[in-house]
Amino acid sequence: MKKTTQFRELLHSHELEFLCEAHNALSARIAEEAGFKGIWASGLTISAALGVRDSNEASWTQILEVWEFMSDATKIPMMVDADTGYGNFNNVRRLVQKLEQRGVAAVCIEDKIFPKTNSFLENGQEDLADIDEFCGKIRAAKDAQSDPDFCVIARTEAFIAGLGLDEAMKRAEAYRLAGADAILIHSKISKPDEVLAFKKVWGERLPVVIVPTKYYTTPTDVFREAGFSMIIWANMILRSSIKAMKETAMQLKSEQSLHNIEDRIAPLSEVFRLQNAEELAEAEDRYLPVSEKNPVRAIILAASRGEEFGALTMTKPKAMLDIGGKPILFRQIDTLRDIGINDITVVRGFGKERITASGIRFINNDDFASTREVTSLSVAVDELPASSEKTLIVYGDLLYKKIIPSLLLEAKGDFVIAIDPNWKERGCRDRYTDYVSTKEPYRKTIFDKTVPVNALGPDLVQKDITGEWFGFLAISPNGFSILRTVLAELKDSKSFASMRMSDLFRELMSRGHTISAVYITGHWLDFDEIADLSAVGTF
Ligand code: SPV
Ligand code: MG
Repeated sequence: MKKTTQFRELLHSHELEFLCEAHNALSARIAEEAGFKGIWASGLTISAALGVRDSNEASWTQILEVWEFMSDATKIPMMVDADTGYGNFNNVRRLVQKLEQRGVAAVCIEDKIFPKTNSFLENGQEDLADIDEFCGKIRAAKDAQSDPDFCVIARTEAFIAGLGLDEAMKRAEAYRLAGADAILIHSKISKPDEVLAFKKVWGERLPVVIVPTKYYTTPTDVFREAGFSMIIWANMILRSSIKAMKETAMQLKSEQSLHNIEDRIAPLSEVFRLQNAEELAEAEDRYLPVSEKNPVRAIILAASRGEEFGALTMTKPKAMLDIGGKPILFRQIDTLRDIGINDITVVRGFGKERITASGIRFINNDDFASTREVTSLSVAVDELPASSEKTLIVYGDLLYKKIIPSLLLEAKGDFVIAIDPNWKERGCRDRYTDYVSTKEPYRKTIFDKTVPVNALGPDLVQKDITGEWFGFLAISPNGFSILRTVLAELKDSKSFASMRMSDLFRELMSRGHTISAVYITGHWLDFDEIADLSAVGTF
C-alpha cells in the first residue's frame, strides 16, 4: 500500500493510532522496527540533531534532505512537521511537491508566523497567522498535491498563544473549510483539559491529532475514549538518545577505557544491520564479477561413501545423510552462507548424481573409491584460481556452529586448523582420530590465540596430545599457493592416493611450513558411525 494511503487509513481508523518521533534515518528505522505504523518528523528534534534552534534556523531544503533520508530508510508513512510552511502559499505549494517526490505521506503546517518558535519556549511567539492567510496556504497545499491520499494537517496554536477555546474552534473550522484533512490541536498545560474541551465541541468534523508532551500523565485511554484519531510521541527518541550519549561520553572521559562500555552499548553488528549492510553484500554477489570481489571461499570434501553407515549410504554419500529433514551437507552450506561465505565448492565422488544444489560449484573426484581426502582436495585446488582471501577446507560429514569458521577466519597463519582440547570426552571408541600436539596446551586464557602445532596424526603418545583435529582448516592466499605447489609435487608419488589430510600436514611441516591451531571446545559434530546420528538431538 502507498505510504499516503497507509497514512490516510491511520487517520480514519477506528482505533487510536500513534506516531513516533524520529529525527534522522536511523531513528526512523528504529521507530519502524519498534512496530509503529507511522513517523513524526519533528521540527524540534531534527533541528536539535542539526545543532540549531527550532526557529527555522536550518533552511527548509536542509530539512528536506533529512526527510528524504528518513523516508528512504522506512516503509511506514511519515508526517513531516513543516512549521509554518517556510513562507507564504507559494512556498507551501513547492514544499508539497517536493514532499511528494520524496515519498512523504503527510505534512503538518501550523498557524504561527515565520520564523516560528517552539510552542514550549518561555516567551515564545504570541501572535498567530491571519486566519485567511493561513487558509490560503492550506488551499494551496491541497491544490498542489498530485496524490489524492496525501494529507495536509492544519495545526492551530490558539491554546499555546493563550487565545482560548473559541479562537481554537474558529480557526480549526476555517481550516477544515479550506480543505485540511485533520486538525492538530496543541496545548502546553500539564492537564488534558484544553484538548478534551476542544474535542468535545469539535465532535467528528475531522480527525484530531494531539501531542501530549506536557500532559503526559493522562492515561492514554482518556484520549481513546474521547475519540482522538492520533497521538504523536513528539520528542522521546531524541531525548532518550541524549541521555545515553551523555552517559557514555562521560564514562569514556573518566575511565579512558572501553572495558565497561562495550557490553552496554549497541554492538557494531547492530549498526551494520540498521544500515542494511546485508543487502549490499547480496547485491555484490549478484552484480560484481567474481574475480573482483575475491571472497572468502570454502571447499567441502564430500567424496567418500561412508561404508560404516551400511544401508544408509547404499546409494548416497554420507554427506547427504538426512539430519532432521536436511542433509548434513546442506546444513553446512546454510551455516557458511549465514556468515557470508557464498563461494562454495563441493568435491563429489560416491553417488555424485545425488548431490545437487543451486549456487554451488561442484568438482568431481572420480577416483573416490581408491583415493582419500588429499586427492579430493587436490582436484579442487587444481581448478580454483588464486584468491586474495582465505579458503576454508572442511569435511563433508561435519556439523558445526558459525563460531568455528568465524574464529578460523580471524586467525592469523598460512595453515590454521581447528582443534578440540576435549578429545578424551569423545570416548575410547576405536575410530580413526587425528590427534594433535601443540606447543601450548589448552588453557582458558589462550582462547582466541593460535598456537603452533608440533605433531599431528593418529599415533601420537597420549601424554603429548593436546587436542583433536576434526576436519576444519583455513588457509591464507599464500597458504593456497604453497598447497598448490606441494600437491603438484606429491601427485606423482606412489603414496599420494592413500594420503590423508594429516599426512599432508606432516609433509607441509617437514618442508618448514607452520601449521597453527585454534582451540575450539565443542560446537561441532562429525558422523563416523551410526551412533553419531543419535547425538544430533543434543547438538
Ligand atoms: C515538534 O516536535 O517539533 C513539534 C511539537 O512541533 S512541539 O515541540 O510540541 O511543538
Ligand atoms: Mg515543531
